Amino acid sequence: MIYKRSSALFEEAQQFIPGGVNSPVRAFKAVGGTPIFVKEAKGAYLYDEDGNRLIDYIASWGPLILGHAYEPVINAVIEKAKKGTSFGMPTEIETQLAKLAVSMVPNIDKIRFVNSGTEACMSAVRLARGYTGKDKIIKFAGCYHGHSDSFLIQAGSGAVTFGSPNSPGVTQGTAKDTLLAEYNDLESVKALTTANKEEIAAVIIEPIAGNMGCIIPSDSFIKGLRELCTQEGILLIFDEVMTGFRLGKGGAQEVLGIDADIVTFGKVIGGGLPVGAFAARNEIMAYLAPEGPVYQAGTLSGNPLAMSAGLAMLTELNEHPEVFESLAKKTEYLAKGIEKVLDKHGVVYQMNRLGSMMSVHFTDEPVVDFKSSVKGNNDFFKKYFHGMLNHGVYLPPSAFESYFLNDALSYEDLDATILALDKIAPTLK
Ligand code: KE4
Repeated sequence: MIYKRSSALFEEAQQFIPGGVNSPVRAFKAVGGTPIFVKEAKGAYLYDEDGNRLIDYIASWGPLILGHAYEPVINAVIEKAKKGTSFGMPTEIETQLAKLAVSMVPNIDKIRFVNSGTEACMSAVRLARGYTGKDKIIKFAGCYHGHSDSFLIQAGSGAVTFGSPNSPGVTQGTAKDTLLAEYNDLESVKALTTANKEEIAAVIIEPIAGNMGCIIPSDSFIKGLRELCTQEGILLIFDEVMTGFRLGKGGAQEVLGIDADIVTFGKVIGGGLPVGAFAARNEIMAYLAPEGPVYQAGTLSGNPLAMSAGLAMLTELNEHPEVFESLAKKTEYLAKGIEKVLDKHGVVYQMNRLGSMMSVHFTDEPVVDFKSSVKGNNDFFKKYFHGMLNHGVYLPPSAFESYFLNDALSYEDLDATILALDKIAPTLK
């Protein structure tokens, strides 16, 4: 693959944008090489600035679950744009999307739209603190809830990729209110609730983690966490920015059978435009301004253009829930094909997956938390990433990410992906 134009564009971008990107995970720092500049995309394929066609397993880090430039979404945005893009005044389409989201997701009565997953998680924590009158929160090492100060403590995704899970710029004053537990380790949570009795407002968790690679909670852990939060009067926040409207209509709450107190959304809910959201039952949402005292606001929150993309996307998923099963089957087919090839070549790996989320880890130890996730062989991962890229397959450029399949992927695309791996697997030694 030739990346002449991407290289030239990257050179120029770095003169005007820090690191040449507007989000660090796009910079290929974890895998080396030059980030790929995309010209356009359609269905399961990216077309880069050098004319290469790439099979896409990122889907813009999750949102494009039905594939790129999905007609009903594109048409909705075009029609809406002709009538104006944002008014700073209430519009009917915000209520239409709110009603639809509330009808699809269990345990929520009201939802507030914002502009990103970070904003959704940041606002959910403020709401939990306002509702409970307590200051501290518990997060899990390796989980990523966006780049708000309270979350950049042992954070996953790009934060761990660049070795700054605890970012400079986050004050001690902020960090002291974020307590750190270990994923899949209920005792580590109990130790914190015992040591900080009556001081903890909320536990925030990725119910299926995607920012340490994909990690599934054990049944006992996630059930125990729910029971502990109930018993201690702590709100359980499910960060469903990745899992919401991806694992099923009802997301991780439905798949795991666990009721959260507050749920956050992003990615799919915006259909590829900037939308985040947080939702809860009435008694909690009543604390949010202008109804209640907890302040939260946004110039472009609920703007009609983004709402039109989100409404078109969620309408498709609500009317065609068979998409979720189709995606799970494609993910299983791909994962089993990858396992078969890696076994054939004697490569040591772990495969984690649930629904249309999956990740491959080059380690002989099961990947169940942050510690076991960072033990993966990153040199192998770099060879894997670039080898696949050279065969026209675009995977997440970091071992600390989940793959996001989209339903435009055909079984021919999956076979081509498996074949590409068969060609490069001998290098993974
Ligand atoms: P955004 O602010 O990036 O919309 O959402 C933050 C966020 C919150 N919660 C979870 C579980 C998330 O995965 C994310 C963002 N995910 C990353 C990918 N791991 C976004 C990619 C990026 O940072 O550019």
